[in-house]
Formats: sequence, structure tokens, C-alpha cells
Amino acid sequence: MGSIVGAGQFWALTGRMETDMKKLILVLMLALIPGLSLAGSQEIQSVVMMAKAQGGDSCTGDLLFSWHMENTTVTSGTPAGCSAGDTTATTVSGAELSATYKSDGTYSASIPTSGDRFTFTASGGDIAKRAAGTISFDLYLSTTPATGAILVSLHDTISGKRIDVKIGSATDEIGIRYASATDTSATTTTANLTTGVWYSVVAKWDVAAGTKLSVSANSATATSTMAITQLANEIDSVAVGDSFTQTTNGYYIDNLKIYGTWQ
Ligand SMILES: [Ca+2]
Repeated sequence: MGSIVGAGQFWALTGRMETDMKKLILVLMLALIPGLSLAGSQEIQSVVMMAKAQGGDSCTGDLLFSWHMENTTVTSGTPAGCSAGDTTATTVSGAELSATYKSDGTYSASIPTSGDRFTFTASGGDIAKRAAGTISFDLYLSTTPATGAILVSLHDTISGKRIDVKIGSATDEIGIRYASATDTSATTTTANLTTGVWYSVVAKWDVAAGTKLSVSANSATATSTMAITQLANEIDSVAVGDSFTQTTNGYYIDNLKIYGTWQ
């Protein structure tokens, strides 16, 4: 019991040790602050990671637009997309978000008949650029498509010119058409698309590059080095679906991304 220090002795001791205690407290603080700081940064990092996961895709860098077709608001749903401009699809004719087929989430864009499409307003090249870009999306043909059926298109509505990703003159092939002063296109010949399968489609254009156009699907790629004249005005409308009058289509599009550069 002799080791227990009485209250009077304690205060006397702390009085004598006051300077040393201050030094000790200072050392402890210096030792503890980096630990507290690390714990704090880890906590902040976790919160940021959670926010990013909940927020979906991020339109930073070359990615201008991403839509998973989970909601007509591209930034809603799981997974959520992003847009550097317009975020709300305008539904035209019989286009609809459908749970029948999808490559991610719960829904895809169903384009059942001619003229069905979703449109977005663009401005100043915010969600697609006439000079260069890449469009990627997943495609599911539920029926054999019409020849030349439009899948995704970028419009300069002032001049009426456009960039189209489309079915080829053969119904099992994919093409890209850059329709400015003259039409230039590239179309696969060995994609051999069939109904009932999800395919990843990638289409690219670059007015200034040596290879101007490229389109790929099902391990087949077609390119073109023929000169293309840049659209007269920047793209002001983006359409997902059939923006020309074709015959019955019956296809689904999911996981669309548009980049402002050749990827
Ligand atoms: Ca989806």
C-alpha cells in the first residue's frame, strides 16, 4: 500500500514535475498527431470512394457522355452515367427503356420500329465533337435489322450533316458514316452479327489523322483513310436509335459512351 501516492503527495509531485510533464505532453502530441492525421485521411478517403461509387461514372478527361440506359436521366440509376452537357433524354416515338435485354444494370434502350430514338441536345461540342471522337456501346439484335438502320448518330442540324453508326448494306455488318461535304464510310465485312447476342461496338473518327474512320464489332474492324471534311457546325444533337425512317428494327443498345478523342 506504500506505493499509493496520496492526493497531497500527488499534487506536490505534479507541481515539481510540471515542467517535465509539459515536455512529456508535447512529445506525446507530436507522436500522436501523425497517427490522428493518418486516421483522418483514411476516413476521408473512404468517404470519397463511397461517394464516387454511388455517383457512378465521371465525365472527366476525354469521356464526355456515358449512359447506361437505367433512367432517362443519365446520371440516375445503377450504374449511373454522366454527361458534360445535357443529362436528360427526350423520348421519340416508340423508343423505351426495357428490362427485356440489358448488358448492365436492369434496363437497355429498346428501339423497336422505324424512327424510334432518344435524343440529347448538344452545344459547343460538349457531349460529342465533330473533329474527333469515339462512340462505344453494346448492341443486341432481337430481329434481323434493316439495311442501313441507324444505331447512334451525331447531328449538325444547321447544315443537316451527321456522323452515323449504322447497320451496313449487309444486315449482319456494322458501319460508320461521316456525312459532311461528301459521305465517307467504313463498314465491316466479317462481323457476321447474329440475333440474340450482345456485341460491343466501337466507332471512331478523326478529321486530322491518317486513318479517318474505324468501326469494330465481334472481332472485325474496318477503317478508312479517305479524307473527310469536318461538319460545318459543331454537333448540336445526339440520337440513340433510328433517326432515319427505316423498316422495323428490333434492337437494344446499352452502356453507351462518347469520347472527345480517338481512343
Ligand atoms: Ca443498362
